[in-house]
Amino acid sequence: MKHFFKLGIAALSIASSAQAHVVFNETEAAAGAFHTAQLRVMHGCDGEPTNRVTVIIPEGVTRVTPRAISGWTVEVSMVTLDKPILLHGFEVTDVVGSVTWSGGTFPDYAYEQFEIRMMLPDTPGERLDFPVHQGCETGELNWDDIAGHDEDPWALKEPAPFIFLEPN
Ligand SMILES: [Cu+2]
Repeated sequence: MKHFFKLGIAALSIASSAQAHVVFNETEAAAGAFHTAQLRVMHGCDGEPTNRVTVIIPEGVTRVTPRAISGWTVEVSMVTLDKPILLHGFEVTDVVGSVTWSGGTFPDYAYEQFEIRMMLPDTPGERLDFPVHQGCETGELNWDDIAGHDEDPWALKEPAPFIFLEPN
C-alpha cells in the first residue's frame, strides 16, 4: 500500500513539472485583434512566495492595458519606436514595453493570474514570446528561454510564455 502511494506521488510530480511554470491560459489567439491575455503564475521561486511579476511586451503588440489587481501596484514602462505607428488615427511613437505588478504576495502553493488586454499584430503564423521576470522574497526566476522557429517551447527549462497568432 505504501509503495503504491509513493509511485503515485512520483507520477504526479512529473506531470506537474510540465504543467507548472508561468503560462498563458490561451496559447493561441487571433492575429490583428484585441486579446485579453491571462498569465498564470503557478508557483514561487524554490518555495518562496512571489511578490513581483514583470512581463516584457514583444514588438508589434500595441494598446496594452494591464488589469489592476487588488493588493498590488501595477506600473507600465514605455519604449520609443524607431518609426511612428498609426493607432486609431493617431501617430504614436511611445508604446508599452513592459508591465510590472508589485507590492502584493502569494504563496508557493497557490497561483495568481495577471491579465493584460492588448492588440495583437496582424501576422498569422507568428509566435509571440513574452519573457517574464518573477521576483520572490529571496531570489528570482527568469522565464525568458525563447524557442527557435521549429523548436517546442514547452521543452525548454524556463520558457517565456507565448501566444501563437492564428488567422483572424
Ligand atoms: Cu514550473
